[in-house]
Amino acid sequence: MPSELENAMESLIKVFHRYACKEGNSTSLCRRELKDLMEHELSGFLKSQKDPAAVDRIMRDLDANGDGEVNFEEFVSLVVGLSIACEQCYQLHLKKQQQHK
Ligand SMILES: [Ca+2]
Ligand SMILES: [Ca+2]
Repeated sequence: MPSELENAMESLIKVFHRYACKEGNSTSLCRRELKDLMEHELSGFLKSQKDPAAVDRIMRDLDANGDGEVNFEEFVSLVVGLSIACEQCYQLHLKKQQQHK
């Protein structure tokens, strides 16, 4: 049976491909696919990003090789960035819990 972490990695790959195969190149996300993915899979994290230009900005930031699409490697850097931000919140949360004891 795969471990929790292995499952998480598999989910990451599956989610990416579920959106990437919708149109155009099936191994990368175009702007619309990225927007769809963020709206459905990252809605909790990106709720504050109501700004319609946010997708463009994120797309530009992620597109390291400048081909106008987000491949898996570029997508992973978004997930890593968000995970780091979440982990920092988690640390603060833990600290607060300890202070309340
Ligand atoms: Ca695609
Ligand atoms: Ca790219």
